[in-house]
Amino acid sequence: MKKQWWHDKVAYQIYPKSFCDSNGDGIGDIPGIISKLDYLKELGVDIVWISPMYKSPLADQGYDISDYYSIDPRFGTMEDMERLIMEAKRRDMYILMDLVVNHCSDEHEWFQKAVQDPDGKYGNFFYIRDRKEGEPLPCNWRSYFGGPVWEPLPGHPDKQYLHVFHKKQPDLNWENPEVREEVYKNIRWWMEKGLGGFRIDAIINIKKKLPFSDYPADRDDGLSYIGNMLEEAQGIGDFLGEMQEKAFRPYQAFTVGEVFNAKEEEIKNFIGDDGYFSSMFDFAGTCYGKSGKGWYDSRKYLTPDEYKSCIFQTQRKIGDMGMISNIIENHDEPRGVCHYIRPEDLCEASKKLLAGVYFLLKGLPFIYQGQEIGMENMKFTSRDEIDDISTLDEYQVALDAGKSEEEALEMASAFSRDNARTPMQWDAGENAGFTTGTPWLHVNPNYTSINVAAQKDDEDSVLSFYKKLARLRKNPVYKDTLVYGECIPYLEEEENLIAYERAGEKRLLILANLQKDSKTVALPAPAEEVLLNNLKIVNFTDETRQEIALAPYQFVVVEIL
Ligand code: TEU
Ligand code: CA
Repeated sequence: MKKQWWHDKVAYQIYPKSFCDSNGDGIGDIPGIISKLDYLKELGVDIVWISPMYKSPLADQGYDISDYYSIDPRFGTMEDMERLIMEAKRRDMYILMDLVVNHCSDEHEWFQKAVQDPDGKYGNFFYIRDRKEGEPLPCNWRSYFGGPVWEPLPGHPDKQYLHVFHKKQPDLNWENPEVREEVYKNIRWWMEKGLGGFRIDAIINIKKKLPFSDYPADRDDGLSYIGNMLEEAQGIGDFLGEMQEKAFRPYQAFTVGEVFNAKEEEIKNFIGDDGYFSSMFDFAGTCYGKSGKGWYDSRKYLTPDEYKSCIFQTQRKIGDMGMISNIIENHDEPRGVCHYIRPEDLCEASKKLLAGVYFLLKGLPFIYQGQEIGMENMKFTSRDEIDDISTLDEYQVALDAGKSEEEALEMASAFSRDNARTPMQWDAGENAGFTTGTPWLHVNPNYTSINVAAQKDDEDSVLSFYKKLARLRKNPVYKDTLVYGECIPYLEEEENLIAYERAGEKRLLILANLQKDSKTVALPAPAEEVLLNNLKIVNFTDETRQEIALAPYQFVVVEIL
């Protein structure tokens, strides 16, 4: 693998609406982010991906953009954005913005012009089809947010437009070269402002299998999961290769794709040395146990052995072909400590264990805001507490499937995107120090015990453990091994043990005992040095230091000979 500037970095995702509010309107903003750059630098962060802050009606919290060349006044001004980029650069940090180009907002001027003249230039910027009253829709795909992907074009009852997400997010027609050129122009415009690159939103959806056709209905609604079509769509590489060549490569942009369905044979094309993207996220754990019926029928959390199988499956699939980006959560997912740790195993030690297990895998570690202090899921007590459009859809799907309101709420608490969107918990003061106003979304009541202020000076806190992980990754003695060393699963069959070797210039063994009982583990070679431990002591069972009695929820990194 060709070495790249970003390979040895640590990345962080900010969901700006919930990160830090500087002006008391209850909404996080750019000046708030700038005020926390030193906090991120001290955490060990180099690359910061910020979810969308472009002008938007916020129908999907900013993933519905109405002007790609602007900053929404709720988040600040373009000058604020330029100052953020400059302040980050001063700290040797890089800013990534979110590239959301599978769709735009229905309030974007392109769509407004398409509504005015569906047969004109901008009509072809979207997928608009004739459909006479009573005729079937062009296809029976289900939107990611529920219901058909077709909506009547405003003012044209005999025309429909495609939206694979919300109806306020009309899909852009990537078959139209004018659309693609507009996207590439915008990317170059932002790169000229000094961005480090982009996270690429929902990009697997830009290539549709045309002409539109039905797939077997997989629910009583008569619709079909859109993934069925995506499996058959061919040629996305033509678009992605063109974007890489015309927009990203000229700026050596760092790009990380939100790619859920890359086939093994496609990995090299996606993230190889000359791939469409620099990296893409590992969603194996995210997708594990998801049911086609909906969240209500999906696995609320994984066992240690299920999580282990996910991370090793990806590590084996990627190998040395490229650099994957490792996560345990993001703004679309439940909090990782509530999804990858069984409820009965959730504690400070297991939170640090999970942090170590994913962070030291081969790949670029992304920390999602609040993950570094072990933030947890919300407990919804009523439907009215739910903000997220995806959760509201899944709540109804659960009720339609015959679940009680209580069961539907429990499902929402386990999967809702709101879990990751409650305000960042800075301290135990009002609104967790996020805002002096009324937060746009309720603060998790556990902020009084889980917050930055309570952890930043505590050597044994989750926050301090993340700092130690980042320091170990950057330690000149071990950096090359942790960045480029092979990841070799160890004692994979051992129940509740997640263990792997990172083999490069050095040999590092990562051992994680994710259970309430102790577990004695033989090492493949004598332990030279204990590099990291989430507990106070490491109990070698003999003086040869070739066997460890791991305590419950113990995580250790040892250098072996
Ligand atoms: O998500 C893309 C995606 O695949 C969604 O189906 C996601 O898995 C779903 O929202 C989970 O409930 C991206 C963004 O990350 C998401 O926040 C946006 O809502 C979506 O695209 C549309 O832009
Ligand atoms: Ca604000």
